[in-house]
Amino acid sequence: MAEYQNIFTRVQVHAEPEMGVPIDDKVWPREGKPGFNYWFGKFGDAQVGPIYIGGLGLGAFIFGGIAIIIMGLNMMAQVNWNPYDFVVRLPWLSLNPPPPEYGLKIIPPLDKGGWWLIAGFFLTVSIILWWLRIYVNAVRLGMGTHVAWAFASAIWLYLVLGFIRPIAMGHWSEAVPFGFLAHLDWTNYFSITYGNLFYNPFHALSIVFLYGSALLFAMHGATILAVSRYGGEREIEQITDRGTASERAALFWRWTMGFNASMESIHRWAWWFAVLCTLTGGIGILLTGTVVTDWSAWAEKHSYLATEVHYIPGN
Ligand code: 07D
Repeated sequence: MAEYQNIFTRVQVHAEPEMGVPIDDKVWPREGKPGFNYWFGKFGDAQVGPIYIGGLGLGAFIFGGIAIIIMGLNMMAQVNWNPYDFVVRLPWLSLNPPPPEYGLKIIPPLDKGGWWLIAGFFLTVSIILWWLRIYVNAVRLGMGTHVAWAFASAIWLYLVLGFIRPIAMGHWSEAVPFGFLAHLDWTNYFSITYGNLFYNPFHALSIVFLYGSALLFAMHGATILAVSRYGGEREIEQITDRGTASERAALFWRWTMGFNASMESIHRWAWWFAVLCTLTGGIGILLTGTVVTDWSAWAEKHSYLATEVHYIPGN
């Protein structure tokens, strides 16, 4: 039975390429001749292409490309245009928002955050175009728009961090820099400045949903793989029948913990947990500095600050 305990996809279909349901291709056709790739088949569908680029996709790539080029050129300038230094020091390079004295000025000097604003503008347009692409593609395929709304939740957090909260605070300098370690330093500094983000209940909620999503995904993914010998991945046909992979999967959890999500509800659980991670996160960040300036003091006021240290690691 060891062949069922696998991580890689075991089944690869080789047939005539599947062109997909007919859609109105008059505006923009699907691109590329479809082919098959063994290694793609190991991770997902072996068929590669055709791809639908469309105006929104092309726009997203162009705007996103410009944003990344602006970030890259600024970082190149910071290492005197030395390509070796650029590669070696890339993790520490950063394109920063305007310093506090520029408030919410729309056109600060380019080297004083102006490039950050321009790059942020292009990146945001790119993300919004990508959201529209997801939405429109779902509608064209006759699907629900769940993926778009889940992505919107992530965009909400992104906009709170880089746009909405800085405006509420009156300074672009409140926003996140573009840079690998710089944005990590930013989160640490943000937490310290506002009295330890662990005491922000929305940060806590966001972590619950972050870890919760990972747990649910692991449980569901593992369950479906565990019943793949009964055709478990054909979830929908199996929902109503008896004796199916789905029923065994449900029974497994009912026997193990007394309760089971249904084949439908598990996907709603997963969707909501993922969406709530960034939704609650955005609320927590928006409240920080605007409504609450010190989360430790807030926790003390609401009687849940840890006033005693109960455990010191290593002692
Ligand atoms: C950010 C959604 C936006 C992204 C989008 C995609 C691009 C790609 C490409 C340039 C991720 C846009 C695409 C930009 C461009 C190129 C190449 C999703 C985003 C639309 N924390 N913390 C969270 C934990 C601490 C801090 C969330 C854990 C410290 C701050 C999450 C711990 C400090 C912020 C989380 C921990 C601190 C957060 C993020 C443990 C100091 C946030 C959720 C165990 C380090 C953010 C409310 C997410 C937030 C956030 C987890 C500790 C600071 C739950 C597990 C105490 C400032 N933290 N954190 O999905 O929402 O993000 O907070 O210690 O802003 Mg935290």
